[in-house]
Amino acid sequence: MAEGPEVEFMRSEADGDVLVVTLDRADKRNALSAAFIEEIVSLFDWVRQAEAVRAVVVRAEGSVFCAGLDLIEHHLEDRSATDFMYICRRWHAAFDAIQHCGKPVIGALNGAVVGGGLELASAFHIRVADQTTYFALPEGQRGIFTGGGATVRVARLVGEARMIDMMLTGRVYTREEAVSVGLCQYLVEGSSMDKAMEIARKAAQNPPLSNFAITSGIAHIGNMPANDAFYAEAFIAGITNTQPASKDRLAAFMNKTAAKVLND
Ligand code: 1HE
Repeated sequence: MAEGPEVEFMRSEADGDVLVVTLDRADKRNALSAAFIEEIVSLFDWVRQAEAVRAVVVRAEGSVFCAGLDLIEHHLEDRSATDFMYICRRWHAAFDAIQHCGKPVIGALNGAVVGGGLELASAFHIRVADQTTYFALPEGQRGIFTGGGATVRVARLVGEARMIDMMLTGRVYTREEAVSVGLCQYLVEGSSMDKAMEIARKAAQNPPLSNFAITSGIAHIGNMPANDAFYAEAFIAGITNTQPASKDRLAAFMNKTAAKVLND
């Protein structure tokens, strides 16, 4: 697999066709500084173009997945409103680069996934939690507001009323409750990394065009009025469902060599 861009706050290693990206600022609980956000933009722009990468797992070094906005940098920089608006637009670019890199991105979560850390995690396509994982939006208590896309992505995951509750009260979600409200799709007893790798390896076997359509198309279609959504769905299916890779798989089904969909 070709080398990715030089970055300081993340490491990436290929495991077959799965790229494992590790958030690597554990001493600051993986808090997201402005420089960290720029690195996410360039790493995921590279992931989009790296043909050998068929899926991505994002994990974190240390006891905390991500403590969100680097509050100390933010405090010391004494930013103007327009400065911080620009920072937010870069966060949007970074998390868009993740969500729309065309490859399935699976989060192997642990510890705190809070504030901007949850905004980051909500850009992944699948989130796996372990027994230490918890989710919160402490923005209200910090006297600030979400700026990295939570009003769209977290609100879509949990609904507007739950998000408002999380922001007003600092409510923490863990374990089964987190799964049931949609903050994560899997909760494991052991390592979230093992489960995330299992999911990534499985998704990596789908044709790249199908994965591109699934990981990007559904989110875009969700923004459209129904009539336009149906048209866009037909357009995506027109291209995806006639690709050579789908012809081979359909032929295998007809020839009875493809796996059946069984509940086992
Ligand atoms: C940080 C940050 C940070 C830790 N910015 N430096 N996010 C929050 O409100 C969460 C703030 N952090 C915490 O509540 C706790 O740090 C944790 C629960 C995540 C972890 O606790 P712990 O005991 O493991 O670590 P710690 O001792 O609190 O912190 C270790 C170091 O990380 C320490 O630095 P040190 O130099 O004193 O060792 C902390 O200062 C540093 N650290 N979290 C900067 N967030 C686009 S808008 C998004 C808005 C938001 O994200 S709001 C949510 C912000």
